Amino acid sequence: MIETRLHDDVLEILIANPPVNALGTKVRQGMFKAIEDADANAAIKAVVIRGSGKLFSGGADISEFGKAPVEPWLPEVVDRIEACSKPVVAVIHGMALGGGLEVALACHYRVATPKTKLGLPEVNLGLLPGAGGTQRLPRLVGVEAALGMIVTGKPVPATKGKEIGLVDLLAEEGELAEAAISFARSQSEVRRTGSLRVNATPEVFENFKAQNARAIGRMEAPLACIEAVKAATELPLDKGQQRERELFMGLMMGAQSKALRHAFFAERTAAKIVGLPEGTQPREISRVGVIGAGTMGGGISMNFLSAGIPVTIVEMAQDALDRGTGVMRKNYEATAAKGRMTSEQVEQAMGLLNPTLDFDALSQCDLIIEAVYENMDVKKDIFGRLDGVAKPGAILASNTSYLDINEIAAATNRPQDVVGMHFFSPANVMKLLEVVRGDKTAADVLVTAMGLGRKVGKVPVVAGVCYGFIGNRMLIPRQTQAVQLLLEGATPAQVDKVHTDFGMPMGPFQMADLAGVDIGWHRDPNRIENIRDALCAQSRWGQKTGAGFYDYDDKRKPSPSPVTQAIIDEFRAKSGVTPREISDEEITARTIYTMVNEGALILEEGIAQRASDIDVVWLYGYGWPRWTGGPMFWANEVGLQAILDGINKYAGQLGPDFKVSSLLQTCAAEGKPLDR
Ligand code: T1G
Repeated sequence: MIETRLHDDVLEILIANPPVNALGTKVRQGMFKAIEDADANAAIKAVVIRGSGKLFSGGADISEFGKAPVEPWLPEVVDRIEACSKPVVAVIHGMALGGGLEVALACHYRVATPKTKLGLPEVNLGLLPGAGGTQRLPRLVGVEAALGMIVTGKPVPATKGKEIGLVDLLAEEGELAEAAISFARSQSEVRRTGSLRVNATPEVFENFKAQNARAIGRMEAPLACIEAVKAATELPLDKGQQRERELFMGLMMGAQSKALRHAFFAERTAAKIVGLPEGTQPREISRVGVIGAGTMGGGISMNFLSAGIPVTIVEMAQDALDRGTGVMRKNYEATAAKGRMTSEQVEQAMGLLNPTLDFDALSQCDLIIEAVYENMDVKKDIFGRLDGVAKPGAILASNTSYLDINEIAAATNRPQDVVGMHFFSPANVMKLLEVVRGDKTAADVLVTAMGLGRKVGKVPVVAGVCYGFIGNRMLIPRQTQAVQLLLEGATPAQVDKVHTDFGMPMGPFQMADLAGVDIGWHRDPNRIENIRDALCAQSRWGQKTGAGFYDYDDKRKPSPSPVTQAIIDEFRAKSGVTPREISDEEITARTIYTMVNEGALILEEGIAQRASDIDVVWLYGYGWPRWTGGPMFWANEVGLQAILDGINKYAGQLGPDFKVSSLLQTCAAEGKPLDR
């Protein structure tokens, strides 16, 4: 865990706790002792602290949170480092995050490679730097830079660290250790950051809060971070650390941090596939084929191009192909215009794209993703053709968002090579990727799709085959009940407000207008059987036609629509319903509790591997408020019995086909968290 090595009169303390050098109990104990010994050993003139492996340290051991803390606590270790009578130098490569950077801040000097990332991402876990970071960083780099790093949680490169006074010396990876040792030996005095003073007017904090109000939203941790940094400008180090500790403990015990820590681990657990043969290796993917250059095909292609993977994109007509590649270039250029990529990188990405009308060009590809019209016959035809064109061992993936992968696979003679790769629109932005496992999908195909998903920056989750897999299947009861509530007396705005007040980026009807009210519509304007048909028949297809459930101005600002209200009234009259006052509580139970119930059914049927996978789907695919952990975590916190009671209270409105999950009932009765 902690190794020490003597370089003549300089002691090297090495953090060796793979994979991220988390500062767990044994690391803290070893580091504390090593500093004590160095202090007492006259032969040692200076100390350097380094991390083994790919980084300096990923911070405190998050898995220890919520458990009884074991001494020495990290603040004690950090303070002991700063109190050392001999110069202590942090030697940083890769990353120093959270408590890892706090250890470096307590060192008297910091040496790093230019590409090293230095950050305090605790706010992303609903916490704040709890080992002196909020007190030392502002003393070193000033309040503005410190607020920027601590409240956003975004790391800075060491080159910027050098500019703002966080890093004293930059050295390339190969020379880092030697440069640090001679740097340490050359220092004659210790430079204790904690003894510095830092001032700021109260307005600085008020202005920062106001400027970041939208990003902070309902999160508690960012506000506590600001309070802690403010304390650094008002109190001496020890008092400021006490204030920091109070604020930290308040957050640690709070619901938001518990949820955010759950989300952190849930995302990583989702990568683990249950029941695969040990050591299953992925297939080599050096060229990807995409069929369809529409919104999805283009977005999907961009993920691979941006990761440096060549893409052959196939369309049936030249104008569609040109339109698709034009949209891709426009998207890249928009990103470049925001300074998030260079024009060279745009050309590099587009240079890897091979647009063609020749379906046979797909024979060169190791993975082919079909992204065409959501129609089973069309997809089966394409997969039948692919069977004759794709090379042996190529993976054939469908981007279908609802349809049966087993049926698609049966259109080929190689069902073992068929998998679902369901991207979410816009595919080059949304991080969720549902990897749909067919009955015959081979283990290495699954491993390949999951690994490639991560490689192109997605958060992949395994789903079994059912209508809508995990995310979209949970949308079904939500949408059904939302429309039913309109018939009974609610308005689109009232239903949507319940969801946006809950923390969703938009409600069911705002989402329908964004995605397209006409998705899945039968396209016959004379066949009007429900509100959606009536809207579509009047070309009220959503934002793209300037009107859907809402009316939109030329800036796409929504307003309640008298036309929609008239359609709703007409259907109420037809079904003989007298509209009634509907409470937000009823809307919550019928549109959110029913989603949890669907999630429980998905678990029961083995469509999702674990409850936390369902949380990951909703956090990354639909913008579920991260500070509540995801639908299943949130339901456990609300209490499963309360969820059940809410569903049972409105059983009369949920319709005869509504099925209450027996898993939900069992877990509620046994007081167990919802899981398989
Ligand atoms: N504690 C415990 N486990 C951790 C961990 C941590 N800090 N960081 C990563 N892991 C596990 C992770 O769950 C996974 O486990 C494995 O390590 C590899 O992680 C007092 C209170 C460092 C950028 O928030 O951002 O310090 O799945 O897949 O992609 O002020 O891990 O293999 O079983 O993510 O190379 C603040 C969190 C903590 C950084 C590396 N620090 N970690 O990314 O690997 S709070 C953070 C990361 C704190 C102090 C406060 C990333 C990474 P498994 P990985 P990676």
